[in-house]
Amino acid sequence: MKKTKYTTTRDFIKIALAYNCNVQEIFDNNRDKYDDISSIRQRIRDYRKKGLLPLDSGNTVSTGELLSGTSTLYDEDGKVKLQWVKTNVEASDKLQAFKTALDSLLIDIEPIEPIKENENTEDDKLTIYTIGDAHIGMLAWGKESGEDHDIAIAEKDLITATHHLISQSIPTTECFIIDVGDYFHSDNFEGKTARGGNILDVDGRYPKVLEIGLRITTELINLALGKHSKVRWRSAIGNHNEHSAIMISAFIKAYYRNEPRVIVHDTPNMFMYHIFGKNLIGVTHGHTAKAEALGDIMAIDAKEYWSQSEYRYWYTGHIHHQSVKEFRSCVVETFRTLASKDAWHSSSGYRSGQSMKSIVLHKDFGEISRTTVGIRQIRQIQKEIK
Ligand SMILES: [Mn+2]
Repeated sequence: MKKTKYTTTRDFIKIALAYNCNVQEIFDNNRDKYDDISSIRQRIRDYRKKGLLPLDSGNTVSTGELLSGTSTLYDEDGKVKLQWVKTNVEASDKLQAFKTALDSLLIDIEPIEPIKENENTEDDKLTIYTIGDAHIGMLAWGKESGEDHDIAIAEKDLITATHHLISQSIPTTECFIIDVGDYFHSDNFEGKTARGGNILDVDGRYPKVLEIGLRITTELINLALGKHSKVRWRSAIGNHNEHSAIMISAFIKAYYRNEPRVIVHDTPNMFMYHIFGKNLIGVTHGHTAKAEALGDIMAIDAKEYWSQSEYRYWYTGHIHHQSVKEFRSCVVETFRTLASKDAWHSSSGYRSGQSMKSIVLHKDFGEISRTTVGIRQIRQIQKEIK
């Protein structure tokens, strides 16, 4: 009969300490509990890595350090003479850098002040503000790729464009800010994409990019809260920001936790759906599925909404140019980005324009209007404000 019963972490640590982590002694004296010596050995190894049990030398791994191994020198009686503790310094450094970034966010970002709600709103329409691949943190040198770009330019342009589109918009009760993915240009300290590992032209240290990028989300949402009663946000998961896309949603949710007028659509799924009247909206970055497949994906994923909807729209990014393609069951649209081209895109021949759009959907009639602001108009507005 199998004797092994689960021992809680606390009980196991007590037993292990009583026998100085000697695996053989633990086993010999607890035959009623364990019938397998290897599971005891494994558990001790795991707890040592977490710093819950001391190493042979009596040292423990402290919080923030990651144990990558130990080498131990024993004397002729089998007692520990010396032990070298190897920690994973690179991983510990990364952890520390994340902590520093988060600490500076907490210092620099002012908590949200309640924003006065606009009372005269129209609830039969929804305004959508689309953020095409923002690539915040991308660096471009005008001489090399046509136009300069850095974090400061990205921030100024996104805010000017959003401010302009909001000022032009109907005061619909709800609005939906849709980041179609690649909000951040890189996804780690090495300035690379998470999966492809492509080396990117980045402006500034990763924590700085995160700090400014997240600050921009609050600036855009606050602008929208001045016009609309409810602000929805979606950050699609892009190929450039698989990890940080998830963090954007977590950040906004935490930042606006006392503001019920902000709703974050934070599903970790590549495909996100929202129904407004007879409109079914799908959002995805576009790097994982072809446009012609999106109708079928929507029909299966959102089957309960499918029959209620008459107009089905996919809002996507990835290719950095505008296109609207109508299929039998849905319309798939891709958006331009406001960012200029990095050296790679420029030298690869990409020449699409830079603009941002808002779209108004009527609950019964589908899309009824749209507004565009292009980079030249944005520059003009910025000149006038100065
Ligand atoms: Mn992109």
